[in-house]
Amino acid sequence: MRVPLITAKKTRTELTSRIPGKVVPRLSTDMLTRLPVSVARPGFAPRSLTAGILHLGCGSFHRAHQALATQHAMNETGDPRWGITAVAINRPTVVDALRAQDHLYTTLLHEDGAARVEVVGSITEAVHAPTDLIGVPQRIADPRVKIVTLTVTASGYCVSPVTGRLEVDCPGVRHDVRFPTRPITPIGMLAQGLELVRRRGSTPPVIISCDNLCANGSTLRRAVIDFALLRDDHLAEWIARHVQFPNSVVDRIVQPTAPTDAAVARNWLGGIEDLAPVSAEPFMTWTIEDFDGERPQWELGGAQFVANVKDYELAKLRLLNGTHMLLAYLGGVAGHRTIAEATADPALAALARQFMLDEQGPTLALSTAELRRTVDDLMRRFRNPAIAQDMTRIGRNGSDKMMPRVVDALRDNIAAGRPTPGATLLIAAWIRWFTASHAPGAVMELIDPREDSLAVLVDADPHRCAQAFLQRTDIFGTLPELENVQRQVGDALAEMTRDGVAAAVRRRLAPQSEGSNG
Ligand code: CS2
Repeated sequence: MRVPLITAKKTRTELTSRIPGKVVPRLSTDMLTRLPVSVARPGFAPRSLTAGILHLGCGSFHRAHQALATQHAMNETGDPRWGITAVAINRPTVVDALRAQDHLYTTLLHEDGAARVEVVGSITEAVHAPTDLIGVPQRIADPRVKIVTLTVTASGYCVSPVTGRLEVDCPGVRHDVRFPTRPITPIGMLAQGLELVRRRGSTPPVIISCDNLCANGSTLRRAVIDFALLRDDHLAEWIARHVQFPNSVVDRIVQPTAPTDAAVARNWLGGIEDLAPVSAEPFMTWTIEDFDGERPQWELGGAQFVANVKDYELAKLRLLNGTHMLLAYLGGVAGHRTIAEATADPALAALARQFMLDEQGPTLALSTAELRRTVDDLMRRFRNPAIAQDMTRIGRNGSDKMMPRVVDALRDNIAAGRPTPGATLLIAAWIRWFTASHAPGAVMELIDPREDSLAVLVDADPHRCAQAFLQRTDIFGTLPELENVQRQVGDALAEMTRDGVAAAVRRRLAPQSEGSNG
């Protein structure tokens, strides 16, 4: 079904006023017929669905991406077996909101002052893992569940970014090894769910990671098997032999939940209240490796199935996610609050473009024309002012993200003798974040699983500081020409402190990049 574009030129701030004393109806299945005609809705009766999918990580991304694609697939086929049980791993807020509105919610895809507005009905149940009486492993083992999907962020996998192996000392993993029937990590939940399937002797679900990791399916498989090995060799062997973990690459820029979301949604929904709406960009891709077994026809909802996702994955991680980090760390140190704001800064925009074309791009299997087209699209997507991606969110957990998004390409470039001014400046800005985030008026908060052990490496001498950070092989692996990289990062740190971010950026722009921020 084609979703109409609502072109009412309302600005988002105009939409935030509440009407005191007025009773506002809440979104529910009964309200579906009362939505404005411009709002798309499920092409099926949500109550008629059975839950063939279990999703771990019921955040905004899942709801704007896989759940919407699943709705579109079901709209086309009418197959009602692909309802989703959406599991929130930590916080109950979204679960409470969804339960109070028959698990319906709105997606608002914003671009150029217009929006495609659609109420989504593919989630059949929302579960808060810590308080769930049935238990997530039991739900995973439900024979109706054919597919388990995950969006739990890189940190949710408890794997070392360098070795890709399970970090057995991670507190969550230690807990789950001790109490395997009451797991708190996604890895422990999957292992116990699969153990129940194995004992029953039935076919396990296919497990699809939708997180921005290198080889996300293979990484997840390795982590679950590593975990199983801590418990029982037979379980590990059974998982290795019977469970499919296809790799997948997801793409859609989604806005984190904001306090104004409900008011924005109410305006588009003609006065109906939705306390779990999601705002995102219209652009979306989902590339999944072929697997055996029943599944929704996701290709009818915007996905594509391929034999190998490797090239898509490297392009996505290095161009979009790597450049997001560049804009977040440098933009954040320069005082910009959002990616859109940083992209509106001509020097930063020129650096972002140069970084993609001259550093990340040459490490990818893309033709010059494809690379240019992708970079043009990305610059337009980063500039979208309706999607406020704040620096804290994009920059958080940098030590987990550094390797696949930045360091792998840096290493390729060093080997090929190509200069790496963007990558070294990005790393310097990340290091700056460990001191800048404590400064008065800082626009970002430091969130990192290795924060404590990294904060102590901060040194007033920029070169000593760069040396200490880059020696962290758990983040950077073993870099070739390490001393040279340390010197460049140290120089960048010194310049940023002495002359400011703008000067440090400008000095690294090739002459033709100046002024080409588009
Ligand atoms: C972002 C991603 O938070 C981040 O690290 O780079 O969430 C990004 O917005 C998505 O991968 C876009 O597909």
